[in-house]
Order: sequence, then C-alpha cells, then structure tokens
Amino acid sequence: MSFKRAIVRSVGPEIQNGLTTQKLGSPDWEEAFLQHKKYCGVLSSFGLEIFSIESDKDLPDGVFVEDTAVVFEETAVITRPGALSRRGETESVKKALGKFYSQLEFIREPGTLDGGDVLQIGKNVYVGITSRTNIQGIEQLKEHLVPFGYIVQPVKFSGMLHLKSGISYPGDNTVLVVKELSNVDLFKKYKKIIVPGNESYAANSININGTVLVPEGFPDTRELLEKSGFKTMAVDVSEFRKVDGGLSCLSIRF
Ligand code: CIR
Repeated sequence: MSFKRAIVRSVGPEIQNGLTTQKLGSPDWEEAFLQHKKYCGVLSSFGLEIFSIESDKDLPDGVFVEDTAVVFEETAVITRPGALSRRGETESVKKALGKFYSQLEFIREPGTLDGGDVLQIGKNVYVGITSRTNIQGIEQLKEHLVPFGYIVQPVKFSGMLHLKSGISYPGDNTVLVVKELSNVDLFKKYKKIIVPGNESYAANSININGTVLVPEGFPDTRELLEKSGFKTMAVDVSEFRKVDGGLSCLSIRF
C-alpha cells in the first residue's frame, strides 16, 4: 500500500492530561512537540503530504488522531471513540477528511470504535473488542465496508488497550505480533514475527511506503524485521508512550 497523505493534530501542553494506564510519568510536552515534528518530518521524507489540525486545550488525547477515523481507498468512517473525553475529537477530523472523501460514514450510538482497534490487511479488517470498541461499533463498521468487499472480523483478547497495541502489519503477508496474540486463529494464515516480551511496545510499528517505522529503543524487534527482509527506521515517540500512544495512532494515513 502506498500512502500519499497523513492527517495529524499538533501537540500542546494538554497532552500532560492524556488518559493513561502507564506508570512512566507525565509527558514533557515540549519534548512531545519536538518528537511530533520529527515524526511528521519522517512521513514527509517518504513522500506524504501532511495535513495538520490545530491542537485544542480541551482535547488532551487529540494528537492520537488514528482513533477518530478509519480510512480505506473507497470510503472513510468517522468513529465514535470509546472514551467519553475523546468524543469531541471527531469534529475537526471530519472536516479534514471531508476534503478528500465525497461521502463520509459514521459510527453512531450505541456503537463505539477506536481506530487503534482496526487492523487492515488487504481486504481483511480485524477489529479488537476492547474497553473502547464494542460489538455494535464493529457491526456498523462492517455495514460500511461489506459493499466494498471487505471482510470484517472481531478479535477477542485482553490485556492491551487496543488491538494494534499488540499487532501490526509490516507487509509481505507477515504480522509483527506479541506472543499473547500470536495464537489467535484469525492470524494463523500469516507469517509471524514475534516481538520479544520486553519489547512489546514495538508491536505498534508502521510500514510507510516500504520502510517500517519502529519506535526508538527496541533494537531486537528491529533486527528481527531486518532479518525478515524489511527496511526499518527508528522514530522516537517516548513522550507519547507515557500516555499509551504509539507510532500508528499519531496519524491517519491514506
Ligand atoms: C487513550 O487512552 O485514548 C490515549 N491516551 C492513547 C491512545 C492511543 N491510540 C492508539 O493506540 N491508537
């Protein structure tokens, strides 16, 4: 898959109040700002045009735009984030995406869905059932995608915030996956690179036009990817990790 653009939201001091399950301390927002700038620079260097939404002091998790929309070649679906404090994020994302899609679809009450729970591999769309994404949300997503030939399947698991906290698709019919998710039947048909237990955060990596971006500080995962033939690059997102964010959640790529 080749990406032409990314939507991001810039970061402000409000990120210090982001939701978190980590015990890594509060993010240093100026450092987060710099890391975000570099992240956008890396996406640009791979040919993506960056569309940036303004940060908003009332949206402490707003920088994690991936959770607010799931985009496909044929359609885009604005989500209804599972966390109440994040519902206000979708309005500005809707406006930004509306410039590129003639029609947008929506997840509506009682459905909830976070983009971080949606893993697309070709025509297969795997969606985690989590504290953020419910069955109704998944059913609604399915209705929007079935007309385009997508196969939408729910994935049951526990112990992680989002499905993509534990699995990503670097390409070549291979998943990069934590041990806990590696035996899920639905993923049997893929080759697997198992992320070492002490590097589980690196399971959230993203292939940007042929290079797999891996969070900085996870050398063993990078080496495993390289050994399997993937080109990789480390990107520092340590401040976002403190509020449960990873590489994929910082942008909507299409
Ligand atoms: C949250 O708890 O919603 C944010 N602090 C982190 C969201 C991370 N999103 C993602 O992995 N897709």
